[in-house]
Amino acid sequence: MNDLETEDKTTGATGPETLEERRVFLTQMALLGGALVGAGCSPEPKGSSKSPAGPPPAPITKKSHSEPSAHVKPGQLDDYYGFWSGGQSGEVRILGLPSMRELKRIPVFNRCAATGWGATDHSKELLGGRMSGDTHHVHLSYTGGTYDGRYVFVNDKASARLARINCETMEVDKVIDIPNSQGTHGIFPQRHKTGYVFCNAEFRTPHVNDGRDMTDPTKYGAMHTAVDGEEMVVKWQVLVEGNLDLCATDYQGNYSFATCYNSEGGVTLEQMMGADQDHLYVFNLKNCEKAVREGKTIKVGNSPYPVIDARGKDSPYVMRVPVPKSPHGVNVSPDGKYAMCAGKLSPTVSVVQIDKLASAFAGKIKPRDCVVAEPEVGLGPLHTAFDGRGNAYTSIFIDSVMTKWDINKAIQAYKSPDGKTPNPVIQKLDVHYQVGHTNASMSETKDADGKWLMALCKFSKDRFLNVGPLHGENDQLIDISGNEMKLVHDGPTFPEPHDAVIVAKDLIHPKKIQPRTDARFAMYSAWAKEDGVELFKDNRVIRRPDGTVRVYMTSQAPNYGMRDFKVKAGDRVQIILTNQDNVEDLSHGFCMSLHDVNFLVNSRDTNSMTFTAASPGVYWYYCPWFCHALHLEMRGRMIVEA
Ligand code: K7E
Ligand code: CUA
Repeated sequence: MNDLETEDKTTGATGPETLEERRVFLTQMALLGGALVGAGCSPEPKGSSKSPAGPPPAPITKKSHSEPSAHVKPGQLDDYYGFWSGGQSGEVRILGLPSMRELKRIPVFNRCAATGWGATDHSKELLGGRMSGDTHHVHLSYTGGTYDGRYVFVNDKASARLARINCETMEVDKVIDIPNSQGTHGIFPQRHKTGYVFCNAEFRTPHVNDGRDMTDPTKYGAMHTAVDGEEMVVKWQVLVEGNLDLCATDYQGNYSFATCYNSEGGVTLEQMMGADQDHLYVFNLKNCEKAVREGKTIKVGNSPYPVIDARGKDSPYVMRVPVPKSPHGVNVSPDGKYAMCAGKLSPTVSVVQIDKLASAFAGKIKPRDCVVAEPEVGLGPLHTAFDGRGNAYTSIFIDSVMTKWDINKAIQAYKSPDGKTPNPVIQKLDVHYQVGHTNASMSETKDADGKWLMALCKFSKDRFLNVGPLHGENDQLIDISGNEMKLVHDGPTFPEPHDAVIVAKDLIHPKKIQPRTDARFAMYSAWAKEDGVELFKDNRVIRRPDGTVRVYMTSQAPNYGMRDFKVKAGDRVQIILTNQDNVEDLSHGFCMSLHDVNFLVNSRDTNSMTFTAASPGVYWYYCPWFCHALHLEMRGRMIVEA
């Protein structure tokens, strides 16, 4: 691998300024943006490690390990699946790591022209007419503290929804609304089994939000929602007074966590930043379940789900651990011992020892006594990843660095803040620029393997060719297998993946041919039964009692089962296409000219779309997916009669 200094200088030499000048400029810009922030930074935290602002003093010795190579040769497979949220694109993306090759885009809260997602009958039903979304957090289902390869869960901040992707097909199989919520942001599944998926509402609203209490923000609150990840049904909610940001769970199934900024209960930016202290909210799941069983709950509005009203002060349900103001990310170490609460407006990470929480819930110690370290890591810490070797990697937004620090040393430093303990900060690595989320290979599991680290940078600025006002993001791949972090790859992404998880490839087993297990196929089987049709065999036009014309059609390269069919102008037409091909990677599709109809049908798949037949005439339908030497000939005519 190249010397990174040299590499950086070379890259920087293309512009009028040096890389260092550009970095200083960008940092100043970030600080300006965060001017309010700097002024209000909390006082020197107890046990601060007094880490220098720049790189650590001790030079890092040349490592002796054999470095993993990020270069994956043509035809070779990657070692990891990376699941990326797609931010405002509403999608989820799959990348291969370490190559950073984009392998797939999974449409979720969006309308996808290629697959027809958002316009096909079943996806339309799932999305309920809301074709946009804002995905931030992707997490896989767990069993026994590691990924079980069954599901991917993803949030929609825009419409307060949770979607589930079935890993057999990498297609969405469920979408649910999170009631009484706005800004559904942090989500996290339980780790001991595929149990609850917790969803945090970031925006405080009146409860019930029906016009009451609108001008009295002191009455606003936010929900921490427990969804059953198997059934995809809301089980219960906890109503608290603060807004809930990021979410995490422990490894035992005892607690869920939410960072909470805005303890002030403000509704403007200035009001939200008044207090020097905010909290990590800890939800005691056994106590919450007990309250639900015993009916110590309320109902909010039209939602049928039980709500525990835990607003105000600490209770058996929720405890508030004080941390410096406006915390953001919360991440649990792979040994299950610590929840790391990134300071955002404080240059610290608060380390909460999870096995102390029971004593705090029992009133034997104060909630703040659960904080066992608070190392200073840089300006604007957002999220933390782990290597399974006792080190933490915190993304530092304002400084544009990744800070590697030693968890045990940070704890020692906090115990004896006399400066005699070694600096827990091991290295600060420049990233480009303004890093948001970070994650490492298997970092969110007990099997964190310390090979690769992702820095998901919010700005790419000058790192790529100029493509106009909207720049790509820059997802940087960092080798963490040695003593020293090494930047090995810049990966441009279409805005704006917030988060990503990196999963060992052996844990994911997608099918190559559609297994027809999702709910979608129950729907098609029911239709076919009603109409006396065999999906894999029949090509028939059926006029339903309500006037809908169902066109059941098959496909087999390079033919449709129907060369033409007739309908009447204005008919509601439903094309139900079943792909007979039983061959890997042999997708067809269906595009009806001039009707805004276009969808994908994979091998052994059935899919459908509904439209209104236009004015009388001939309309060609064709297969839009290249499937055969005679692919261009794979078409037919819809004859629309007056
Ligand atoms: Cu930090 Cu929505 Cu995960 Cu973005 S949140 S960075
Ligand atoms: Cu079938 Cu192209």
